[in-house]
Amino acid sequence: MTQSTSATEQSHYRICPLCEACCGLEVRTQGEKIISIRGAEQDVFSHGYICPKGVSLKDLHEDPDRLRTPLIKRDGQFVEASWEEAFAEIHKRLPPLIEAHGGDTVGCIVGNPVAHKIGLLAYFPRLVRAIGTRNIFSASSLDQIPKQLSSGLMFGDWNAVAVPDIERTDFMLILGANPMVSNGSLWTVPDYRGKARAMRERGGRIVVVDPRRTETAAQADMHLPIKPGGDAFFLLGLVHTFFAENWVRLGHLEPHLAGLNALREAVQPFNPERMAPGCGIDAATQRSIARQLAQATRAVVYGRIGTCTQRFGTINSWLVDVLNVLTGNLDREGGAMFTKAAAFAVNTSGTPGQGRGVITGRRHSRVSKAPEVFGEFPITCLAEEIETPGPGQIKALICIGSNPVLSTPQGPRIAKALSSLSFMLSLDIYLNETSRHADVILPGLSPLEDVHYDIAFPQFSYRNHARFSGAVFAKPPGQPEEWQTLLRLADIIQGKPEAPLAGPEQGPEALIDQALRAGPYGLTLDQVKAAPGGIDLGALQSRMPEMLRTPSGKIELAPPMVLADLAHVEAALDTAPEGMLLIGRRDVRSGNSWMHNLPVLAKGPERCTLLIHPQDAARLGLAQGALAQLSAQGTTLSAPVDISEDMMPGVVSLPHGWGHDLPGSQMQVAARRPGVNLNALLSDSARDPLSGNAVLSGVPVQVSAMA
Ligand SMILES: Nc1nc2c(c(=O)[nH]1)N[C@H]1C(S)=C(S)[C@@H](COP(=O)(O)OP(=O)(O)OC[C@H]3O[C@@H](n4cnc5c(=O)[nH]c(N)nc54)[C@H](O)[C@@H]3O)O[C@H]1N2
Ligand SMILES: Nc1nc2c(c(=O)[nH]1)N[C@H]1C(S)=C(S)[C@@H](COP(=O)(O)OP(=O)(O)OC[C@H]3O[C@@H](n4cnc5c(=O)[nH]c(N)nc54)[C@H](O)[C@@H]3O)O[C@H]1N2
Ligand code: SF4
Ligand SMILES: [Mo]
Repeated sequence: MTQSTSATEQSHYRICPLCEACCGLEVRTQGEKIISIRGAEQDVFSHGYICPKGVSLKDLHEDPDRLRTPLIKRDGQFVEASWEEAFAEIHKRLPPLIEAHGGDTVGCIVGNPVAHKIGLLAYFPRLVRAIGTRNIFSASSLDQIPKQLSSGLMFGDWNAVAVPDIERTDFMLILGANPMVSNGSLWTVPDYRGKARAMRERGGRIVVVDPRRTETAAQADMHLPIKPGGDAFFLLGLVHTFFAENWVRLGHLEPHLAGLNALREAVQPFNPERMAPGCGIDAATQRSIARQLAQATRAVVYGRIGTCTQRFGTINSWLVDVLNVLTGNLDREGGAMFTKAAAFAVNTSGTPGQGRGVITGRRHSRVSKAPEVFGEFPITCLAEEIETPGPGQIKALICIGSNPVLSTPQGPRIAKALSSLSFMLSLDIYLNETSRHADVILPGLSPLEDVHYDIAFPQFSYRNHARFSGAVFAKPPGQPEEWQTLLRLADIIQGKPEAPLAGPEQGPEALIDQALRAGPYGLTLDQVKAAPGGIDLGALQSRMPEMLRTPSGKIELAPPMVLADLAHVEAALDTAPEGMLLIGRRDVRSGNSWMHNLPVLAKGPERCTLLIHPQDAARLGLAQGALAQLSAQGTTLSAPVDISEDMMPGVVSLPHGWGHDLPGSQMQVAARRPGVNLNALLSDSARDPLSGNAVLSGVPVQVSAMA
């Protein structure tokens, strides 16, 4: 797909790996130089859409701080090393620890970029098997695992997440998501803005439930401010109303449901009047939203990270789909539909309509006894597993594309724990707040040197598609691809330190080709490669009951573990948190913790600011631009105040991923405006006990003017 347009200029097609929208990009190069990056008009899925981060791939490729050779720590200082030296160091230090203490002594943590890289996502399990560890952690438990659990319990597959069919819907209720900025999550939908505008132009309505009047709320028909952490109350008020008013319309779902009566019983206590104080949305408004959902020809409810990073994350995620079922809009055009991915989906393999379903708690974490969910323990258990002596203690860590020092509650505690490890290996492209603790860092390629095929996101896409992109530039000589690094590490651990790097027959392209052939469209990789801009596989279609993988072959509306947790929702009605509540936010020119070193994104106004409502600012004596002090969990930070009518009174917002002033990291641009680490203020013991997801939202915090 590389075409010459002049003697030296070339145009390359490349899928952006930086967020879930998975836009197709056109990268123009001249020799080794990048001339421009634009949205690829010919992309069958994103049609030329791009955001500022897509453009920043040039800065990322050229970033002098991006690691290009392995680093080994010698006498406390990192020194550049060859790949063979780095592998030899790992061979010297890691296998003896496993021999002495067993596989569980190695913790593995995988971060957000892993979900975007087939070379990491598909090969990391082989390393885990080689080690034989059960101590797996990931960014999932800071993010979407409640939705994966509720989807797994209801539909039988962790990745069977229903997504809004935005191009055909009439009414969309959005909770705790800001796709205008985030570009969508558990919903792969490039150009949300354009699609939302088109929807409203055809007469559709959008209602956004969020403590802040976000960019998404501002563009919608209605914004409903909600008390942080209050979604379970609001959603229960709606579900209650559907039964009380006899508005339930099951339509084509009727023969495929289990647990409807149990559900009706279970929501009985949660009438809108009782729910109003907990969510801050009055009973009449709850009923009005329920009525709009019931009356819309085609409607969809979509909840995202704001609904997951709460004590009741799993309940919220479940209630969103309960509403989609009760309105008859699940698995229906214009409702919440299931993608049919061309490859790698559980719900297109095995027996159609039935499966093993999902279970949790096959084992429990050693210290807090948190249940395993989707093969992982909560990442908020990481520090205690390193700190607490005894059999099974984590003494070595392999950290793959993750920055828990900034991304995880009590990051400073994690930093301290990391510095106590016997051995730490980072696979990362930067020497940053987390990888500075490693003994060896093995760099990955620049995205422009790597092939790309998404495993995860075509399972959550607004349309069915198959797209592949090749490398734009050749990789540096001698540097392995990340999948080769992972397989080499597995060899080292399995006592084959001299084994050569794996060849292409074991590589991603062979894997993709196999998966496409086995997939529901019977494609080949050559066919996908040959199609400019990918292959469009059409609008989403009804998949009931073929996509179900529950043991019953039904949609489970009343999973017992979820119903059991409802008692805690009732108990929480009387325990309103005190003081100001802290929430996060995202910025278009930022991506979690690691994109603040890219000049094109780092320019412009200060981004790590505290948003606060004018009334609260006045009461606390906080002036625009002045420093506010924030205290929680025994930590105090300060951030510049940004007074905003968009905030709900009593709620303040600080973005995550900042705090780039830690010694020993090497991100020169980011260090100039470091910001502060929101996660230093959050507790690492506050979790949704069902999914293990961290509570990141609605956390009480003391706010005052700087003395
Ligand atoms: N308070 C609060 N905390 C949050 C959130 C929040 O909303 N509020 N959001 C959470 C969410 S949704 C997520 S997903 C997590 C993210 O949490 P993490 O995944 O831990 O953090 P990232 O900031 O995405 O860091 C990614 C790391 O991967 C490295 N990296 C980038 N590209 C590559 C590559 O190609 N190969 C390799 N090997 N490494 C690479 C980067 O240098 C960086 O070190 O943060 C969570 N933390
Ligand atoms: N530009 C940019 N894009 C990104 C990222 C980024 O860092 N920057 N990160 C990527 C990642 S890893 C992810 S997971 C996705 C996330 O994608 P989204 O889920 O769209 O994430 P946010 O923009 O954080 O939106 C969450 C919203 O929830 C609101 N909220 C907070 N607490 C509550 C609550 O209790 N109830 C309700 N109803 N709402 C609440 C917040 O105010 C916020 O507007 O974004 C991805 N895209
Ligand atoms: S929206 Fe996401 S995928 Fe699209 S260009 Fe921006 S960062 Fe890349
Ligand atoms: Mo995320």
